[in-house]
Amino acid sequence: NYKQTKLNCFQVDPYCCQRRTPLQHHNKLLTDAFEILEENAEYIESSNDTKGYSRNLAYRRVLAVLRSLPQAVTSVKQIKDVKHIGGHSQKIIQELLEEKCCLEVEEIKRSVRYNKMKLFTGVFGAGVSTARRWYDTGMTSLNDVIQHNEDRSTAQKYGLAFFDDLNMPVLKAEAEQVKSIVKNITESILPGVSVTVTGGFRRGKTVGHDIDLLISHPKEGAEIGLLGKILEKLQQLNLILYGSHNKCTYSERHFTEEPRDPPTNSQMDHFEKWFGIIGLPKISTEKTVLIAENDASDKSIKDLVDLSKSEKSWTAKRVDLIIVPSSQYFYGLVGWTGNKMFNRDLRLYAQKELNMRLSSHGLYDLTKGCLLTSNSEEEVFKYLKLPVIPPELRNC
Ligand code: DGT
Ligand code: MG
Repeated sequence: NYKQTKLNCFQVDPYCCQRRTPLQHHNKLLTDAFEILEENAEYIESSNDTKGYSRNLAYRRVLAVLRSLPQAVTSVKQIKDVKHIGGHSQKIIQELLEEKCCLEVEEIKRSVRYNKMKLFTGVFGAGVSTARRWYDTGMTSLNDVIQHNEDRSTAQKYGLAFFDDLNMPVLKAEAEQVKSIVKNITESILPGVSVTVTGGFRRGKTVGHDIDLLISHPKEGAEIGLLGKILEKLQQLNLILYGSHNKCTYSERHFTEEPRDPPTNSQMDHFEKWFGIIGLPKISTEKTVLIAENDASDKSIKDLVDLSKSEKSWTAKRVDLIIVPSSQYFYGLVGWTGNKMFNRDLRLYAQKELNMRLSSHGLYDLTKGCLLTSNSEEEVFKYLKLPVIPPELRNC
């Protein structure tokens, strides 16, 4: 009996938003391999395929389950009946447990296509379809891409120019440094504003690929026009290397009561935002925080930038600035904390299990025909009839 219980110890809830998924989990040997399979499936799948069965999504579900298990899988029998782990995945797990490696994964790691796709998707502004186009037209290096530059977007040109910097992991201290600079600037424009580091850093990651900052003000409407002013200051301080400002109309900014039914896999929202690259002064975070905390004046920011200029060193960092009206703040916070798989299942679960529509703007109860406003992240989970999963356990 004991043996039987031990073999069946892995029972998981179907949606990853129902599970607790820490950053450090017990099945790294397995997830390292499935991460390669998942990535490769994304490179291969055309966007048309994803309307039907998606191998990439299937692997993402396997990964989310493995990351959430309370202990290491030691026998394939333990996961025989576990949701989302199909026959092919079980075979791979068995091979990994027995051989400590998997032939299919090793072949992918050696394949030219996988390595070139990985290189090309590492260019800021280039998604999978762009990378595939470059690969299919015979390009094999970044130099090729730079030379055949007829159809490069502006973002891609900057992505290529700052490729090395942007492919260095962003450190948590650097995220805090950028937050201090933005908070400082923003506070001088609109006192009482909040600036929050979201994305992977909020989930406890110590490194990331970008810095996601949510900007909001307790007074609804006070945030209108704020982003333009922040960008002006960042520009005056010579911190911006490239950026794209997504303005949106008032009606788009506010979540209307009409259910629009966005696709549940979409991460896109209608907040006013800026996606860009900043030249981050390479100085100690201690100094930045000290200046930022002691003095919120323009001069202190200028000192900071002059200091960096005198040292003549900066690194390019990807930054997202998102303006969130106060009434939508906690939904925006959940959406921008992620991770993407957690969001995906949260939205799917809301739709399928509760007949509710969730986005980064709000939650709409389709049965009652009303919008559910929220004053905390906990309240969002309460409306969704889910246990409160802290950000550190949303690493699905
Ligand atoms: P990272 O930066 O590689 O360490 O990983 P994350 O988790 O920070 O990923 P990132 O920066 O791409 O996105 C942060 C979260 O925000 C992610 O869970 C999904 C969400 N997100 C990303 N882009 C958008 C967007 O355009 N709209 C919305 N609503 N959410 C987005
Ligand atoms: Mg991020």
